[in-house]
Amino acid sequence: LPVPTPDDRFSFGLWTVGWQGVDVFGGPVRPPMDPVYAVERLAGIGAAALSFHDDDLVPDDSTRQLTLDRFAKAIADTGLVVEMATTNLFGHAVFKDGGFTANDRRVRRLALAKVLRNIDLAAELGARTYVLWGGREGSESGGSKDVQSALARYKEALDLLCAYVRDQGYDLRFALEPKPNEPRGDILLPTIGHALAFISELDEPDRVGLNPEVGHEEMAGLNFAHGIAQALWHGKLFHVDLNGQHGPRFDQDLRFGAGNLRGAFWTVDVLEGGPGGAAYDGYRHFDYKPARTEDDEGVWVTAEACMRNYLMLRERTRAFRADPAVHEALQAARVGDLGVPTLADGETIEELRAERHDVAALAEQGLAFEALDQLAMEHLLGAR
Ligand code: 3MF
Ligand code: MG
Ligand code: MG
Ligand code: MG
Repeated sequence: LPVPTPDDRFSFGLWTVGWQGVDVFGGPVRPPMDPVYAVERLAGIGAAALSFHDDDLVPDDSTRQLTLDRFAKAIADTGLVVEMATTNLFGHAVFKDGGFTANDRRVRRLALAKVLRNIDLAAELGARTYVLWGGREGSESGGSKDVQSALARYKEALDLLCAYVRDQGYDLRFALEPKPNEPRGDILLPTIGHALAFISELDEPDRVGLNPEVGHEEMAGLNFAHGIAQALWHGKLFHVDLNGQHGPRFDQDLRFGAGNLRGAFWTVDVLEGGPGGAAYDGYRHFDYKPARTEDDEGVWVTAEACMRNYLMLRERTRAFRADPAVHEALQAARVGDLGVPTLADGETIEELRAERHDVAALAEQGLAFEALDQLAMEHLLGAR
């Protein structure tokens, strides 16, 4: 079995291994996890980095400095990197109608101040990505949210945060995390596509990209590999949340590789640059929840499994891409031809329109896509 090392650049949210198992129907099943313990265990299983919400690390002002000192020492001792930080704008009751887009202006101002404070900490700890997941930005009912005003306030918040990062000279980019629903009935910026369109309306769009999550797109029935491929094409895949999901249902946050395994295969293929084109060069970041059935040891089994599943899939996708039979199948399926511009250099629209095609023959031909897909299946199942 492959053994993860820091060179693989795996990263975990503190809130993932630290999840106490509180869900809509039940309370905690595990005790709170000390961030220093999390750092030590993550380093011990071969992770390279971690991420955190302000409230995961420093929920309490009276112990803030002590916690930060202990955390900084653990980071220095283990060599783990803080690669991403984010804000909890969803847990506290004050954010029940969102942060940046709450109808109450005082709540919006409180939310911005909370984010700004944690951006300072993120920069201090060396994070290069700042994620914004607007989990409570949304509504349950039609009349309670003016969506166009909400988007204007969302933009105002992003523009202000970008200006702040620029003025401070922080080496920090923002990554929006789309999600269709849960905890709100409907969340704003529900998919990769909505978020990409929103970014183009910002004052400094270059500072803002995406942090797509496998499960969030799949909850909407969407194809995650296609979604991140489009984000890469726009130059916007700044970060990623890897996990597992069984189709459209509640946000399962399974360990990576569980749930839609075929989807995971193509996700790894895209992240590793298999199809060609722009590749992802960020951390392989896991945002999952160790099942409620597990004790502390079970938590670490799931964390190792996320990384091992990624590495096994990386092996399988590389074998797929290196296989001469696959090269032939790709050719038969004309996959590479799609890289050729439809109009040749210097060709005119008139020439294109004058061309005569044997439409019947074109319509009749088989495209040999299934043979290619079966090869992928056989590589995924380890039969080749
Ligand atoms: C919820 C999520 C969030 C975000 C996190 C980082 C708690 O479904 O995915 O995890 O990823 O807030 O911004
Ligand atoms: Mg999720
Ligand atoms: Mg999630
Ligand atoms: Mg997430």
